[in-house]
Amino acid sequence: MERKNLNVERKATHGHGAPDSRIFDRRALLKTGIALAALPSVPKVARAHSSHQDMESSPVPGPQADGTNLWKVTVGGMDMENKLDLQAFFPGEITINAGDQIWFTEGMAGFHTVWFGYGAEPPILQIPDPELASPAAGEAPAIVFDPEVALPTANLAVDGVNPVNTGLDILWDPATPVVLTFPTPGTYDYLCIPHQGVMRGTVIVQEAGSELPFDQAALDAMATEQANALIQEGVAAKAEFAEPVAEAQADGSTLWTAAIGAGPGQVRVMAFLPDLLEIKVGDSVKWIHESPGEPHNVTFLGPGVVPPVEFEVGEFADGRPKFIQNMDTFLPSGNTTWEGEGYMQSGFMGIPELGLPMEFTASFPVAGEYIYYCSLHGDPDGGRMGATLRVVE
Ligand SMILES: [Cu+2]
Repeated sequence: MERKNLNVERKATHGHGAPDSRIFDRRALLKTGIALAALPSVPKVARAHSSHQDMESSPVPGPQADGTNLWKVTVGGMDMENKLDLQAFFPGEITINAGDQIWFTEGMAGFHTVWFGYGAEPPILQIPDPELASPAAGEAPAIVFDPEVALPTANLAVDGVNPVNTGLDILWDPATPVVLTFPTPGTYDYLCIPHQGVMRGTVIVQEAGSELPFDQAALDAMATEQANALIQEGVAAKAEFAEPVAEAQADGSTLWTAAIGAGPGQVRVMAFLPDLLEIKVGDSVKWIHESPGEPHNVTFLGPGVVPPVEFEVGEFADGRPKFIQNMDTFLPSGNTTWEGEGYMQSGFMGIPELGLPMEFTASFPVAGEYIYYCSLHGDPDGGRMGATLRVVE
């Protein structure tokens, strides 16, 4: 399929961000991958077909007719009010008996997977398109979601031998609950592939018929406590960056420091802090990524510029969906002076292992009120992960 290109003319490079900044380390990409989170457009695409039978088909946790138990673990969560993304399994540890099942249910689709790999190196979400030839030296490859990560395995029995992956929650059909079976006693660690640095859990499977330490109600209470502790942590992380830092420059202007996200652990503040920043004409802003492991970018769109899609959906030769990253949001535009027009893009930031930058600085010589956003987690109108920069005379 054809890649659409951003409908903007690239401005000349202003010092920082030479054309070379488009080069990135392909080996690092292959090795580590990029943990994308909550891409806004996917649910609309993927859920277009799903029916609304989720209520009818929701399993009921507890003892089943055949003597086994069905358990429930919630995958991630969100606190919309505080713009917090909870990257954990609730509860993080669960003890069940051989033959039992666990229903993994999404708190709110947060771009998560449930992956049991029995100690193997976890795969990565984004890889160079395996169907394309290697790019020329110094050129960025086309990046796609690894279908092995995005889509579920046929096997849904966690037996210690055959890996199990549920695929991305945004692709789950609400009419088909994600239920995994555990036929074999053992201790099974699992993780979410996109958030593998922090989002991990454990299932302890006892011999069939063993006494169980907790029932579902007790586990639910523990899960609530766990989520509340994370929310508190997130609110505190947010407060830390409530005020911008101003630094007088030799030329009489001010360099402001603002935060991109906050929280390096299981709770992520999905916001620019502060929400509204007022500066003077000629000042600069340095955005520092404060949530390493969670990719974000800083995106400014001028009037009439069509917001870039985050990715295109195509197809692999075997018919599986191919999610193709839009390089216009992944790579920096090279422009670091914003005059209210065109497109200014920091490119993906926040994954130090990949060599992605942790800060982005731009200057603002023209008065105006500008909305900016993260193309991964925000909306061009400033919704969700968006903020306002006011430049006054
Ligand atoms: Cu973001």
